[in-house]
Amino acid sequence: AYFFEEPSHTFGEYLLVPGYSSTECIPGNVSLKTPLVKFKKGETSSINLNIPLTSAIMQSVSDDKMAIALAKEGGLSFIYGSQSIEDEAKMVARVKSYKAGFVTSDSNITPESTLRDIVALKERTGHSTVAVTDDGTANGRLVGLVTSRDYRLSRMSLDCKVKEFMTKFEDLICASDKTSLKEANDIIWDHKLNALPLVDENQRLKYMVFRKDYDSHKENALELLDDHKRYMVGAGINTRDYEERVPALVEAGADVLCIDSSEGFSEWQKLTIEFIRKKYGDSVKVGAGNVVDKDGFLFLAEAGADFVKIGIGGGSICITREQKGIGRGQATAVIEVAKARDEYFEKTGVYIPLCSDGGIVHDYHMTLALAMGADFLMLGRYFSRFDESPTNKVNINGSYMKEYWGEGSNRARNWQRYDMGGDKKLSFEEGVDSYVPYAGSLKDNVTMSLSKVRHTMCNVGVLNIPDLQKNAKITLVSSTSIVEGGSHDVLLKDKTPQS
Ligand code: MZP
Repeated sequence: AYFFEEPSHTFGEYLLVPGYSSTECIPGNVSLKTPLVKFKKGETSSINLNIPLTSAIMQSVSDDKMAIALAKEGGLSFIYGSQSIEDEAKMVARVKSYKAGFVTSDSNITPESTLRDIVALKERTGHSTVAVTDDGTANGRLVGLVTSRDYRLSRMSLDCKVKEFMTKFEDLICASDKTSLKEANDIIWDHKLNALPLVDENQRLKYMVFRKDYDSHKENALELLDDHKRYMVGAGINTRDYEERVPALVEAGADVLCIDSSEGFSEWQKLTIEFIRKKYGDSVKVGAGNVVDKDGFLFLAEAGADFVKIGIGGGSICITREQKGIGRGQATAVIEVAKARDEYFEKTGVYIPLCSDGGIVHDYHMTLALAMGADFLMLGRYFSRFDESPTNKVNINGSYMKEYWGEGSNRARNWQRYDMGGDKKLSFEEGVDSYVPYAGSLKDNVTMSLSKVRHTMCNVGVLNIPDLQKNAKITLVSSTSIVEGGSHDVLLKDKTPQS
């Protein structure tokens, strides 16, 4: 047998050591833009993410609702593949047809309408924002915009008339479509708006500029104003039914595919990629995995994967290590595979993005995974806690929880993910069915987590992910100093019995 010289470690055993931070190093200047698929030296990736987060290919995590919410923040979901081809394709199509911030001419909402009318319209059309015009037609004058967030926050009765509701939110400001993005942004900031409606010369709504759009597009303002905002979405495939599943997902509009497997160093993955290349050339992008060492990475790189996913046994719901005794500490796996990827880039001039999949527990683990060489992350537990995940919210002993189950659990029975050939069934469980504490909206949580990532990057003294990968100084910590890292030797007030 071959023995690795070092034990394998996970993220909780490392810390970042701060580097020099210039006055330029402020969180607002940090870009989290990152490549999703491979590209040649001197070129850029044909698909980039604005934030380095993707949601896991799991029934309890990534449906169309999750995909829309995450895409709004600049990330990407991979719709789960453990469902019929038709159902998966439908989810993909629903994400692609969702129109962000747009209103249609059939809105028919006037100041006399009720919030109930707005909710019904929103549900019928899937639009996130409804325009109110003085006569209810697209030719009328725009008098307001109501977003679902507004009326949810207002706590007003659904019978309330739009005109009454709008007096509460009377700071509506319109700009024309001649307004530059820079000017729009100034107005957004000056008036503390979350969004600014852009109207044409007839005061008809053309587009909404959201503050986050501006932030994520500020490197390329033009990209935002012709961009009609079709959200990106990925989809999981397996190594069994790809001849039927891939064409259906491509037809439905999937931007990228990913072979979903617990262990990807296999000829099955090579055959799947070969099929895609033969049928579509390089036009269909496909990631492969999961692997945890150099050999696995090189195999998938040579097989033609557009990105490679890392991680075996580190997922929060995963019992693969206990059941089969395979896997590797996630940090060590990322470090070794990233080294192999960098050598491969040196040798071939092809940069293959890496995804660190599973095992993110604290927000700082995100920064560590990126610093260790991952280009983006895949998270299951993290996203399963939010309103947008597909699972039930339940009250357990007075606390709200969401359900979260593994693809290898008896509940999901995703046998294709664990398939080694042979019978079409899950031979034994490799995942559990669980609860996770409910955590609220995706937007609020992602904003907070990434704020921490941005702050840490400033401590390191870098403003983008490639520089983080190049310049970060990382130290392994002893178990004693892990104790030092939390509060210690004090009595926490909320845990101290009061007399
Ligand atoms: P986590 O973010 O919950 O720690 O891990 C999510 C990852 O665990 C998924 O992206 C997938 O790679 C892996 N997973 C999903 N189901 C199972 C299982 O049932 C599993 N064992 O390990």
